[in-house]
Amino acid sequence: MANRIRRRDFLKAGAAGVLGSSLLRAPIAFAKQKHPAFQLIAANGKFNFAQHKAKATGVMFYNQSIPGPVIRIPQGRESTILFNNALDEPSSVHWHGLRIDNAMDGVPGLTQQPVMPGETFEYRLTPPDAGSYWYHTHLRSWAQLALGLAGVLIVEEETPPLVDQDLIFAIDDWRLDEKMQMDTKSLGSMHDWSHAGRLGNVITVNGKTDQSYPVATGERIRLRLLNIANARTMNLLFNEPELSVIAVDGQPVKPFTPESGRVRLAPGQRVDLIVDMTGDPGERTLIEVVIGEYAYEVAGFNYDPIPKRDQMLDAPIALPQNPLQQTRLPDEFMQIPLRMAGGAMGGMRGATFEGREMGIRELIEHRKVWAINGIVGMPEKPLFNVRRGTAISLDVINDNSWPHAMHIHGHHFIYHKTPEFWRDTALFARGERGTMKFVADNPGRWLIHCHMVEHMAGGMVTWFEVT
Ligand SMILES: [Cu+2]
Repeated sequence: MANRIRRRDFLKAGAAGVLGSSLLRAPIAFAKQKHPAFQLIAANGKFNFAQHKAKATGVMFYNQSIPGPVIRIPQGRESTILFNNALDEPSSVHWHGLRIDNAMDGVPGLTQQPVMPGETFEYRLTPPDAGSYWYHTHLRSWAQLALGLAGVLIVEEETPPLVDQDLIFAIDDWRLDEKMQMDTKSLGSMHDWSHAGRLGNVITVNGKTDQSYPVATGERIRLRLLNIANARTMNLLFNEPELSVIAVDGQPVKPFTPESGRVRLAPGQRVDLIVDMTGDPGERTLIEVVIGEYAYEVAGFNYDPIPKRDQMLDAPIALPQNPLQQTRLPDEFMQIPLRMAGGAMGGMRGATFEGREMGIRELIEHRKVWAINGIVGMPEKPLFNVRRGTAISLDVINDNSWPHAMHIHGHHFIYHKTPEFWRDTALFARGERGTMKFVADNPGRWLIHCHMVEHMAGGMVTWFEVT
């Protein structure tokens, strides 16, 4: 084998007139070169959400695709992603869930300058943990994310479980008018901002309203579910009996079967499933989103007439542990209260905005309707500033009429209702009190915010510093 490669290199080099012992060093020199492994270009354009109809919708997208291209990078090694802003407004890219270098976190005003139109920014990512993550704009995300700037990022395990297909379902919703055009008039609507956020009227899986996925009886599929919507919590219903959850928010969990085939994903959350396809050959099973009393078909599995195998695979499905799973939470924590207030029917009378106490009317004039600990929007001082390695308990009081999907940058945490696994985004029901516990072990300035991005824009955002 080595001989064959050398022989080929020799021929190529010979043709270029380069000979000698440098041939053997060539691959090393190549590895040292700074070639961007990926290039992401954000731009305006047109995209077809329906597979079989030709009514293109005006969108913002990465590399002319919705969702953006799937980026697969190795665990523990550096990958370079060159971001190119071809929009006519500033943007940035945040790598949701990755415990990476703070300077690469993609938050304008906190970790980097906005990437201006025509500019580029080189993101260098060395993710310690394998798993399913995503990337998205972190500037005016109430508009840019609503228009399409999001994609899937997979950090590959060195030894993934044995499967026949590794499928991705990036689930999103869109607010479209009757001409299938983006309802841009309602972008920034204060009603959305003060209620549940921007909820769409069209749900897509991987950018399509009507996609079917070919499967075969007996196949084992790894299914990576990602909720990349602005604000809608997706209640997915699978009509397949053999489901096991193997990862949550990218992090491996002890495999378990979700109750009644349902998986709930708040905005930003991910779940990896192993699905053993037990349907009959030629059958079609539906994947549905449950909203209230109704179930809406969002995709389907189309079984091939010929089975893949007679018996289900009997290989282990558990994922290898990530370095995160080595983290031990101590018994004692620095307790930080985090009270979320505001929104419609929340009774907030006033709060501090840009260092000044304001009544609710004045706050609304500034388009600010949510507060954390009585402060609206990014405070000048961090919520807390700690030495690296400090154990933190965020004691959350969701003191308003709405659920919120709280996301912490650069860290994963233990959410009080599911102490058996780590997450980066947790859904707090209205009125819920609970904790997010973690070790602040990644130096830098990190955001904590609601991932219903209209709530973030309306003030539900703060930050902390690890030194
Ligand atoms: Cu929220």
